[in-house]
Amino acid sequence: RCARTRARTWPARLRRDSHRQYSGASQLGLAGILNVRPEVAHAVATNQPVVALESTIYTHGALGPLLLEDTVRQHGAVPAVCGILAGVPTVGLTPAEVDRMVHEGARKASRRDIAYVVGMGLAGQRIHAGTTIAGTMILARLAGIHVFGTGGLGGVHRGGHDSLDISADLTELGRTRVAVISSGCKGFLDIPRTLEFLETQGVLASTFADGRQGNVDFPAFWARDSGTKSPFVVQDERDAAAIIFAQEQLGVESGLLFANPIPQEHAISREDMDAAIGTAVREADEKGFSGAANTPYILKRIRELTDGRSAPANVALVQSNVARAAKVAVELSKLLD
Ligand code: PSU
Ligand code: MN
Repeated sequence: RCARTRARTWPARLRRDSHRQYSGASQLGLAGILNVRPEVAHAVATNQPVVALESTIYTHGALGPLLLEDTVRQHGAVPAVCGILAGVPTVGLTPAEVDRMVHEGARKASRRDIAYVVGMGLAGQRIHAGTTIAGTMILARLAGIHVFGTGGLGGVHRGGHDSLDISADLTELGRTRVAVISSGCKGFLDIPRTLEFLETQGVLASTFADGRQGNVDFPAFWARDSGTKSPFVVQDERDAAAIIFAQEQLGVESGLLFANPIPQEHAISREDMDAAIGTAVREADEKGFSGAANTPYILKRIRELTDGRSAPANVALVQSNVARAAKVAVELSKLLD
């Protein structure tokens, strides 16, 4: 009786397999629990370029509606928006589905949250969750996707050596082989400590130089420079693809970070950002926005404190990263063929 009650509340796709549920928990299998959309699955199986995209930037982001999928397609790759839709981890969400998540409300899912949201879905409480960079990396890896384009990586928060608020994005890069293309990490973080932590985690942190010689800074999201030198430098998408290919062939199971500085014409100077960041970080502290609520709160406050100037910069940098990710995926697919 219990089995029947539950089966009715499961998504149709899972219901099909539900009769097997009570003969052994593992029998549902990955294919029964992870929904990889056919276009994505086919592209992965035939080594065509695919770019994973996160859903937290939509559900908890300062971005508003923005079709990153179009940007990926324009550059010759298949987009795969990752997230948890009504309890089902999905790779290749449609814009309408993302819209639904935004309007019906969604949690923010990093590594720790995934089993909870999916498990509760199996138990009948089907909620949505936008996946963070960490969460998206896990779904992308399970689906066989190598490249992921996004905005800014999480990191060691200011004072994080005391509070231990260190984004799970960093440990995920340490353990999950997906290449992340971002504008470095968000400028309100402690960038030197973030780079130290990535080194400890065994993560290659490199920055696209695009012909620049000499010292290249690791970028700070809205600003091209952070005052901290990038540990590694790559010139272009072909370099990045070769490194990803090497990591695959070696079978080393850590992620790779390729930082793409915000396009010059959209960059905000470090001096201008510093004041807004200082205020936003202090307020988050005073008002108790800690843990997972910290990053969304700070991003929202910075947008307000810069009179909205940070928002178009944010859009420009994400679009540039996603275009770059598509080009990397195209180069990688030539090597994989
Ligand atoms: N962009 C936004 N809002 C966010 C994030 C990005 O506009 O919340 C997310 C990213 O998904 C990133 C996450 O992975 O913030 C890091 O959050 P935390 O510091 O809690 O790990
Ligand atoms: Mn955190």
